[in-house]
Amino acid sequence: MAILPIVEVPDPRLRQISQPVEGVDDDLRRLIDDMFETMYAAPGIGLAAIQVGVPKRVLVIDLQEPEEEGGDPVRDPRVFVNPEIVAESDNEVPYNEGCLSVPDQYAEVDRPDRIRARWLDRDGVAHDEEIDGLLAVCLQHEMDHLNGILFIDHLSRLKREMLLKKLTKQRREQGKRAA
Ligand code: GNR
Ligand code: NI
Repeated sequence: MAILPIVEVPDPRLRQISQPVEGVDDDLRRLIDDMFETMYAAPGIGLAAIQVGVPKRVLVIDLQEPEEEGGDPVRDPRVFVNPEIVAESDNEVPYNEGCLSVPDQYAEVDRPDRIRARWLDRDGVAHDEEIDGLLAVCLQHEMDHLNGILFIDHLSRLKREMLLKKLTKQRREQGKRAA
């Protein structure tokens, strides 16, 4: 297993459309294992393959709170290969989202609060389930990555530009501290 470097804005790879997985094999499972290790180390609650530079339609999620301290975290790893949304609720709810590819920036994004999705798991077994709560938020955020979309694309242009300016400023200040 390996922790892989995470691709950050404005890397053009984040704008690529990821390609469907042809078969769930050991090579794919190795990628999935590396994605989990990378996500847990970050830490984050989700990761799409393109965030480690691989343009395949695969994403991993574990909603276990990254900040949880003390005691062994109870892991609940979930794998979504070739996910599709087949239905979504008309009711949108806001959630304060962040993204490992837009480090340390957060903003409220509105999304349907409930979706029905289809996907394959790490054994290639098909699922078709209704999903709500934080899992629905995270799955939609990750599925956007497969289509080259970032959470900041859901904001007004003004909010997006302010957020990206803040990121540039924070990077500049971090650079100074490191020097
Ligand atoms: O770690 C993450 N947290 C998060 C919080 C709110 C909504 C979505 C997310 S996903 C994010 C990890 C990430 O960038 N996945 O693509
Ligand atoms: Ni993200």
